[in-house]
Amino acid sequence: MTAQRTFRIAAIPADGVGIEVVAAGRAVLDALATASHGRFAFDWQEFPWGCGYHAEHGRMMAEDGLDQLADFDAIYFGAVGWPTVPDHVSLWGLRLRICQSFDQWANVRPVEFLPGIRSPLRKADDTDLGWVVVRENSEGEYAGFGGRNFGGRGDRGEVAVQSAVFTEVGCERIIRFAFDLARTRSRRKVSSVTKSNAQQYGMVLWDDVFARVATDYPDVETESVLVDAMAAKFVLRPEDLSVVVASNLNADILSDLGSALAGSLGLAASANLNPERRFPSMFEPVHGSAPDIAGQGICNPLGAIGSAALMLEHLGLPDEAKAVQHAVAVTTGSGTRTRDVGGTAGTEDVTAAVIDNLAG
Ligand code: GGG
Repeated sequence: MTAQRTFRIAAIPADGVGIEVVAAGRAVLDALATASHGRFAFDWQEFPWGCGYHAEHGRMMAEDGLDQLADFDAIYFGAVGWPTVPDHVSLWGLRLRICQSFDQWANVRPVEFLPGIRSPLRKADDTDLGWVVVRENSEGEYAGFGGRNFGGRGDRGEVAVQSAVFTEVGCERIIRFAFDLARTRSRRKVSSVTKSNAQQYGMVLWDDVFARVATDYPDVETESVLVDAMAAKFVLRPEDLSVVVASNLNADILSDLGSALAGSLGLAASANLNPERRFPSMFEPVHGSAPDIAGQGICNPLGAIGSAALMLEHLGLPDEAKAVQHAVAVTTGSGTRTRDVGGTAGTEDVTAAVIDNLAG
């Protein structure tokens, strides 16, 4: 039977646990497609890029890799990094290259509190916590501007410059994205995060744009908070958060803090979106390649499975996305959990439980 709609997905497991969690997410999506009885299907193409590819070819992805990816409906990514390749080479050679080249300027990272997962913030299982970190994903501190010089001076004379780039267009589009997202949530609030007292150019521009854009959203509550104070707020007053918008570096750090507070980095999902849909968007767990546990079958697949749910939403399958999110919650609630969240189950056990729970 030919499916009514076939989605072409590029899978890039890349390194370490990325390989295990992408397999898990694919199994969940394929189970959904089978259960759709021909309504939709996934046509997967897997790309062997990453640090292993670098060892053979001296680069993280094929030379024409971006051209190869450009026509897919979405990219499903694992994790990048391995001790054989310097981290800045692997990150810039693959993940950041894809994000920047495909103008995936909005990185959405929900912080979700799942049933049965112990969090340092929750006093009881029914605590109604949860917020979304919206990360500017194309410029800021990760714009890639800078250089090293004077290496030949000797006697520790080398100088490095790393510039953060804030454009009015870049600030405005991510801030508007955050406001639009806030309008879809029960608490209509946007918290803007900078360090504009110390970084007085780019981040003051961000603050100015935030104040201007906010006037277009009088129905949305706002606050501007310095990043150090926001880190404390994540821990001390998380119930006051709904949408948190921040620059590339600040949101990278805050979203890791958020997922640790929700129980584990292994649970956190993310979407790197090109909202204009000129290029494919990319879906990946927040966590990295975790060389210390890679290949043992014990990593948590739920961040990758949650990212698959975000991909379903992006592909126009919101009911299926909700079904996956529900199955994940039933799975954690019923006690099938990996070690990072206090359980004993393996990656494949958790994946099988999610698939079983899709039906109910
Ligand atoms: N799956 C996410 C991943 O592989 N992250 C590796 C990393 O170091 N990322 C830095 C970043 O998010 O910019």
